Amino acid sequence: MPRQTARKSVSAPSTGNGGETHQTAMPSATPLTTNQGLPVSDNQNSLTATPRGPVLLEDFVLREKITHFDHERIPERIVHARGTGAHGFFELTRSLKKHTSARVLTEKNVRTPVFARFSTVAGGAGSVDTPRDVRGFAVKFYTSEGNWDLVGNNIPVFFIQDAMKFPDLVHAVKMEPDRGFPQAASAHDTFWDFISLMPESMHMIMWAMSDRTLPRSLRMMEGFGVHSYRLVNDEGASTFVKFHWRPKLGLQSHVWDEAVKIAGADPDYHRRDLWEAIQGGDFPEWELAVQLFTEEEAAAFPFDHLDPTKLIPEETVPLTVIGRMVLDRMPDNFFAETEQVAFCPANVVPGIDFSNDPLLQGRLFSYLDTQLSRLGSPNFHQLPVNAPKCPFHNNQRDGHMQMHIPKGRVNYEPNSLAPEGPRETPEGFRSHAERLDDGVKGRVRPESFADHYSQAAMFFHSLEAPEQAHLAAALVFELSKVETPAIRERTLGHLRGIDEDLAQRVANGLGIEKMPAKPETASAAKKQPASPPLRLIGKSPPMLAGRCIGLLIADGTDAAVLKTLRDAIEKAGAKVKLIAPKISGAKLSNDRLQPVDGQLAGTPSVFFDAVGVLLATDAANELAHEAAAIDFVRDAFGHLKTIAVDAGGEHLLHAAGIQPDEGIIAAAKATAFIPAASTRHWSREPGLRTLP
Ligand code: HDE
Repeated sequence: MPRQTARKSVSAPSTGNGGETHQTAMPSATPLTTNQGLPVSDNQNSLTATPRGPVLLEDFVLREKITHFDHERIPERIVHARGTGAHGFFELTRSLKKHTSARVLTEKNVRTPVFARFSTVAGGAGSVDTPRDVRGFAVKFYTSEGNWDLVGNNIPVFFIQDAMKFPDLVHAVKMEPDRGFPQAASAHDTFWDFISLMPESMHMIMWAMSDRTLPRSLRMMEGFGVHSYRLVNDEGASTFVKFHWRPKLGLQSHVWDEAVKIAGADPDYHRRDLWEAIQGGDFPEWELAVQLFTEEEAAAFPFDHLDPTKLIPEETVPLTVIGRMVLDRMPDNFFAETEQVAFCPANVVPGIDFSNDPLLQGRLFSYLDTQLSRLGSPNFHQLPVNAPKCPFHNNQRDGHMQMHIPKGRVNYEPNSLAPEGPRETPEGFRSHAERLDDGVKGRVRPESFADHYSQAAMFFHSLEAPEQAHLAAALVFELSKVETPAIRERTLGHLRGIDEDLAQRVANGLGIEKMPAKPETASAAKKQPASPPLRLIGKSPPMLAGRCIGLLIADGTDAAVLKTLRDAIEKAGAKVKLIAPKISGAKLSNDRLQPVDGQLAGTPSVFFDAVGVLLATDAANELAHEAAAIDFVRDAFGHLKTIAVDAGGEHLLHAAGIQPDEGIIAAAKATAFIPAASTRHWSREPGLRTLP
């Protein structure tokens, strides 16, 4: 007979198996209950017929727990599945009263609560944070007149002109359907096959291949509403508007090799960066700016503003800053808030209206529809993160997961039985009374949408030389992953339509000798003047605020040098993280044990904007034989970062084969390190890697 172990009975309050003493969990005054409120006496053991016998179907506690667990996931977003969000507020600093009746844009110094979610587009919910990809930039304003969602991206234009092509675009960029890879990457045949057959995507391709798709931090990227919207004032007059978010910390991007290495070292890099900043009280902030223009002004633009592959250069319509958004609180629960938040471009307030951009028009349908499938109920608007913070009432009733308990017998309108019930109001939303052109119904792409190359060229010509080189290198990288030569060649033909030199550089990088023909339509492209605000270099103020500097130390590091450097960096507004060979810390020259933030092998220099290497001679000799230390300095150098060194640090650089240049600074000269650390050393790059 098997030995009967003294298994705990379900009524026993403590944990334990087999009668052995277990470490019990921390005691708490809050009883654990089932979802029906029943206090649970044993959260460790299933109910069994005998101590070694079968589990009983009767165990409703187990069944409830497992059933709920089985249903924990909901369908991830079709696109933008990977993201992170935060709460905050929007504050208007300049009233747009002349242009709109929307209170959120007319009442100054009112704090409107917001929830913002940033995302990548192509990867699944569990993919990495730093692929080359467009970033979503979606903001829900909980205004006193209802929720307004500004659902934008970090790039001001889009791949396609008509919503009809969106499922094709997304199918092409996502994992190929037969093999299930590549995840979160556009560098594969189906994407470039589609793109090479869609010349309208060329402007967006220039942005997608630029460093804009490698943001250093979500806190350091711009956001754009992309489409033209309308503002409508009290008199019903309308002005077109484009929305722009501009980060207070300036714009900054990673270099490609750095982004690739971060993907391995910390797949949650952006999520963690936002978390650490907000939890540390370093609240990210953006200015909201608008471009306002009339129908008549738009008629004079050399492009159609309803075409979402076009932007309005700031030189044509300047930006007016109207407010600021501060994100100051992380969600309490990722799923309940960030995952369940449901954005929709159709969520507007009286005084904000749509344009006829055909991409926007398609989006007005798509988002509500996708939420019904993703959140599974027409009542998803009742979830706390989605519910308006102003009162809302209508006669919609019932449905899956109804959270409200409406009172009374009236659920229809008109009615005479509920005189206090909800009724339409003259202050409510009214569509702008737009006069439509005479025309014929049909599936027609307007002639004014036909130029696909002028603004692509304008963007490329607006970039600084290192940015142009990165863009060309990105094209070579992506097209080198494409297996079908005809796709590479077709893409090259389009590049000729944008810029012959760019096409030649990419052809050289791909080893293509015979240039394919240039598309005929490209000859109609009109040369546009460069627009400096489109570049990244120079859009980051020379400052360290919001940045993070990593200092590699070890036993024997000079305590005084460390203190001077650290104080100077912190004074400049950056965070310092200390890294040592052991997580227990390093015993400094003054014999004090210095706690550290990271262990060398798990804290590579890709996590930092600049680094310092402060080592005593013995430690430097030892680390010269340590791959993680060599990689630490080689990567920092290769990613064009400033490196502060003392004599030991210099020794390590020498062991890594690094020649000193203007970005290598003596650690004792903390004052020289600060300005140097606020920029990358672009001049170093041509000596390090082949740029097309
Ligand atoms: Fe989206 N998009 N999109 N999109 N989009 C979604 O809605 C769609 C487009 C954007 O953090 C989906 O809730 C269509 C442009 C962001 O939750 C879906 C078209 C821009 C987010 C959808 C576009 C965006 C989405 C998937 C072409 C920049 C994430 C999950 C007509 C202006 C919001 C969801 C978040 C999400 C449809 C094009 C931005 C399927 C049909 C252009 C930031 O409804």
